[in-house]
Amino acid sequence: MNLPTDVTIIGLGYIGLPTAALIAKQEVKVNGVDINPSVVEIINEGKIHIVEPDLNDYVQEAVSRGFLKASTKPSPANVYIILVPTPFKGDHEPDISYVEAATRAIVPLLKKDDLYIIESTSPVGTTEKMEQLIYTERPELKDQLHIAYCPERVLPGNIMYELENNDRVIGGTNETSTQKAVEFYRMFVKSELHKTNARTAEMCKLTENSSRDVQIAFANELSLICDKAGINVWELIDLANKHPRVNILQPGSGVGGHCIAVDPYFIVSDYPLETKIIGSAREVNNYKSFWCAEKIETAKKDFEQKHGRKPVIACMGLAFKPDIDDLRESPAKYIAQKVLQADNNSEVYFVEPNISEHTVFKLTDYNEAYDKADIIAFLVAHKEFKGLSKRKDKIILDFCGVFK
Ligand code: SAJ
Repeated sequence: MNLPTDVTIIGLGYIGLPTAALIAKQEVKVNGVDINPSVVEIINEGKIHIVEPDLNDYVQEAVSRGFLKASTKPSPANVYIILVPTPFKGDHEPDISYVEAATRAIVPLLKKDDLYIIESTSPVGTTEKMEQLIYTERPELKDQLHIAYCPERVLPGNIMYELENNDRVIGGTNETSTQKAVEFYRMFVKSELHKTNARTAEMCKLTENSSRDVQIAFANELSLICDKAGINVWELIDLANKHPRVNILQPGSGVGGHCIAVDPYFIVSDYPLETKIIGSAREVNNYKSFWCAEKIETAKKDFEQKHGRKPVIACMGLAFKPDIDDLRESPAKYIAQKVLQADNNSEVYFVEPNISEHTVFKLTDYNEAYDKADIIAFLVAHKEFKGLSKRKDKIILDFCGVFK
C-alpha cells in the first residue's frame, strides 16, 4: 500500500489522540474527530485534554506542522479508524451504539479502496455487522472497501512507547483487507503485526483483558483466604512465584478502569453458559471492593468500642490504579463512597496525590491524613504512600500492599 494521503480518526480520547499524533508524525495528514467541541478546540491549539506522558509534545508538533487537525465532523480520507468508547448497558451488555454512530457518520464519505478499521474493544461479530451496515447503505461499493479490526493494547501511562512497540493483531473481513490493514500499521508500528480474521482479532482483545482479570481474581481470592488463615498474602505470593512456572499477580482493593473491569462482560454477555471462570472472576474482583469497605466498617466499630469515641479515618487513594489521575470505574472511589455514606459523624480524610480537587471528596494532603487519622485504609499503592514509614500507633488496613 502506498502511504495514505489522509487518515480520519473518530474519537480523540485516551487512545484516539495518541494514535492520531503518532500517525501525523509520519507526515500523513490526520483529521481527528471528536463530538466534544472543547476537546477539538484544545487540540487545535496544540494542547491535550488528558494526562499522558510525552503526548503533549507529539500533539504540539503534529498540530504546528499542519499534519493534525481536529474537528467535530469527519472529512474524506483513504483510511478511517474508529476509536470510540464501547461501554456496557443494562445488565452488563455491550453497547456498540457509538461504533455504529461513528460508522454512519463516515459512510457517505467512503469510496473504492478505502480502508475502514475498528480499534474500539468490541463484541465478537461487530466488524462483520458494520461491514453489513456499510454495504447496505452503499451497495455500489460492495466488496470494494477494505474492512478490518485491530484492537489497541496500550497501557495508560506508557501509551506513546507501547503504540509503536507492542505487537498488533490485525483481522480483516477477508484476506485482502487484512493485508491492506497490515501495510497501513507497518507505517508506524515497529514490532510484529499478526494476521488473522476479524472475529479472532475481536475475541483476542477480550481474551487478553479477561485473562488478566482472572489472574487478578486468583490473587484477590488468595487475599481473602489468607486474611482468615492469618497468613501474609504478599509474602505467600512472593514465595509461590519463586517456582519457575508460577506467576501470580497482586491482590488489591478490586479491579477498576474502563478495560479490565468491563471487557470480560462482553464475553459473558454473549456466552453466559460457557463463561464460568470469566464470570466468577468478575464477581470475585467486585466482591473484593465490597469486602474492603466492610473491613473498614468493622475496624471503625472495634475502635469505638475500645476507645469510646469515633475514629478518624483516612482513605488513601481514589484512582483506579497506582500513579495515575484516572478515577473511572475505580474500586478505591467505590470504597471511599461507602465509607462516606456509612457514617457521616466520623471524620474522614480523602487522599489522592494525583489530582488537585474533586467534586464529591474534599481532598487532604497524604502526610497530614496519615498523621491525623486513627484508621488508615490504603486503597491504591501510589508511590507517595510507599515512602511513608509504618506506624504502630495506627490501625493500618493495607489492601494493596503498600508496606508489603
Ligand atoms: N490490578 C490488580 N493487581 C495486579 C494488576 C492490576 O489489582 O496485579 C488492578 C489495577 O489496580 C487496576 C486494574 O487491575 O484497578 C486494571 O489495571 P491494569 O494495569 O491491569 O490494566 P489497565 O486497565 O490500565 O490496561 C489494560 C491492559 N491490558 C492488559 O494488561 C491485558 C492494557 O494493555 C490494555 O490496552 C487496556 O487494559 C485496554 O485499553 O484494554
